[in-house]
Parts: sequence; C-alpha cells; structure tokens
Amino acid sequence: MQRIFSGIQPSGVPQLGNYLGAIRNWVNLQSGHECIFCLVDMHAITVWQEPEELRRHTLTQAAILLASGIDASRHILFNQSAVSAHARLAWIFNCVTRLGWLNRMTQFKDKAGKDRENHSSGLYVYPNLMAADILAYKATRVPVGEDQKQHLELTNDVAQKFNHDYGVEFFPAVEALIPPAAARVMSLRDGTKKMSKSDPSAQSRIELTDDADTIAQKIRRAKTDADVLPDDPAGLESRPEARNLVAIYAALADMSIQQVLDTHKGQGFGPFKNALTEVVVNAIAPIGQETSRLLKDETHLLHTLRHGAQRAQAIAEPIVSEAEKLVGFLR
Ligand code: AQP
Repeated sequence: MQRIFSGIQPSGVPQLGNYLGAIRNWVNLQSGHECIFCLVDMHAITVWQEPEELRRHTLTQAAILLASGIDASRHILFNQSAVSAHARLAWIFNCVTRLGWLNRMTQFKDKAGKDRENHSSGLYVYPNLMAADILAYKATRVPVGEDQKQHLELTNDVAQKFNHDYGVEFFPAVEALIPPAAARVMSLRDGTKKMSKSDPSAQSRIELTDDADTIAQKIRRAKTDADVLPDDPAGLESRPEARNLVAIYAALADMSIQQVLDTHKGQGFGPFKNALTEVVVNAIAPIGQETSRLLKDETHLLHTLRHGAQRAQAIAEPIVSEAEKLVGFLR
C-alpha cells in the first residue's frame, strides 16, 4: 500500500481553499493508502505566530480534520514538532539543497515580497523542511494544492542529490496528487490572489468554522463584475472573480464548469451568489458544527495527537537514523 504524507499549517483557521485543494482530497485518499496527516506547526512559525494562537489553531485544526472525515484510528494525525525526525532530516537537507534552487521558489518570493531582508531564514528554507516531512516517512504520494507543485519538484531534487552524493538509492521519488477541480481557490476580494488563512482580511476567505450567516454575508460581499454569467467557460477567461465563484460552485457540487454555466448562464451575480451560498453552506456548515463539538473535549484531542505522534515517530525514527548514518554521524 502506498504511503501518503499530507501537511497543513496551523497558521489560522483552515479556509475553503485548504478544503478543496487538500482536506477533501485527503479524506477520499484514506481508502487504499496508508496516510500520515501532519499539522505542520514548525512551518507555521516561519512567519510570526502568537504562541497562544498557535496552540489554539493547532487544536482547532485537529478538530477540523476529524470533523471533515479524517479517521485518526486507522491513519496517523499528529503535530510536526512532536516528532524530532523532521528537524533532524531538514538540517541534512539544508546542507544538500543548493541556494540557487531556493532562490527560484515562488512561494518565498510571494510571501517575502520586496522586503526579503526582514523575513526569517526559516521561511527561506521552508521547502527543505517540507522535503524532510515527506521523506522522513519515505512517502511516495503527496496530495497538495497546485500552489505546492514547485516545492514537490524541489523535494525530488533533494532526494536525488542525497542519493547521488551518498551513493545509495535511499529516498524514493515523490508524486504530487493535485485535485483537478478548483485546484487553486482565489480570494473573494481579489480574484488574482489565492485564498489564504493568513490574509489580513477575513472577508477574503470562507473559514471552515464559519456559520451559515457568515458564509452568506461573505459571498454577498465577494467582489464581482457587472456582467451576467456567460454560456461557456471561455467567457470567464478575463473575469478572475467570476471564474473563481463558478469554480467553487463546480468543485463543491461535483459539476464541471460547463455544467454550472448550463444551469446559470445569463444570470446576474445576485441570484448566482444565492445559489452558491446554498452549495457552500451545505458542504461547510456541518464541518463547523462538528468542530465546535470536538473542541469541547480538549483532553481527547491532545490524546489523539500524542498517540499519532508516537506512531509517526515509530516510522520516521529508523529512516532518519539511517540517513544520519549515511551522512557519517556517529551514534
Ligand atoms: N487557495 C487555495 N487553493 C487550493 N489549495 C490551497 N491550499 C492552500 N490554499 C489553497 C492547499 O492547502 C494545503 C495546506 O496548506 P498550508 O496550510 O500548508 O499552506 P498554504 O498553502 O500556505 O495555505 P494558506 O491557507 O495560504 O496558509 P498561510 O496563509 O498560512 O500561508 C496545501 O496542500 C495547499 O496547496
């Protein structure tokens, strides 16, 4: 059975893009794969996190994953910092990766913007930690949103260079599993920017804990143009906000863009937003309700994460110890 590694940063409350680009896919992959689901708190602190907020977001995120259908009794759910193998392998990869590779990473450029000098070195070497997350388990399949494709290419480059440098076939090749529908969900305020849990504007995203009224209000206020919906996808090409709303509808209703347009062509955004609200509320509101219920028992959530960390450690420890031996570290 192939092993899957999936990570999500507890840097805020997961949003609809995390759900459509990642979580929903993870739930489906559980049958037929051995899955490791990781709350990547070490990645989260590459940008500043208030400690109490990080703690709260990690627990909320664990609850959201369970509420979305992640089965922590059959698969592994834990927080990254609880398993030291990630940090140890990441350091080795910091010494394998070339600076030129990191300089090409678009996520660093997007996050750091023009103010590179003032960002943490952790943000810069983030892709090496991500490679370590995956390869510490020799996972071969990684379900991610389209925005993470470049990081997975770097993971393969690091694995190959490690194997080449140390003259062994130790780390396997990794395959990105990118969901076809709504691979990248865009901000509700700007159709050219991806929806993000740390965007300063809460109006830009639908959070998985939003209730029905909040969802309706955010969709009502979503930026749109003045035109009606076209009758084929080509008519959405230069309309990023319209295209985003139609893509969200299609992904949640399990329809193609064409099927959504067949039903809604010629409509203005007033009626379309009402229809979209219904689809989003049906998919998201039950997750929010179950999350609130789970968050009432913090002890149980902590126990689930600790148990997951023990099982993750049991897989990663021998792999990372072997990598350390290959490098020449004394034991
Ligand atoms: N807008 C998106 N559309 C599709 N997929 C997305 N993902 C994130 N945003 C979108 C996918 O969610 C998974 C977990 O993401 P992450 O939390 O590890 O990091 P991220 O991509 O940086 O997500 P955010 O919400 O934008 O977090 P912040 O604001 O903290 O940077 C990944 O598989 C990602 O592809």
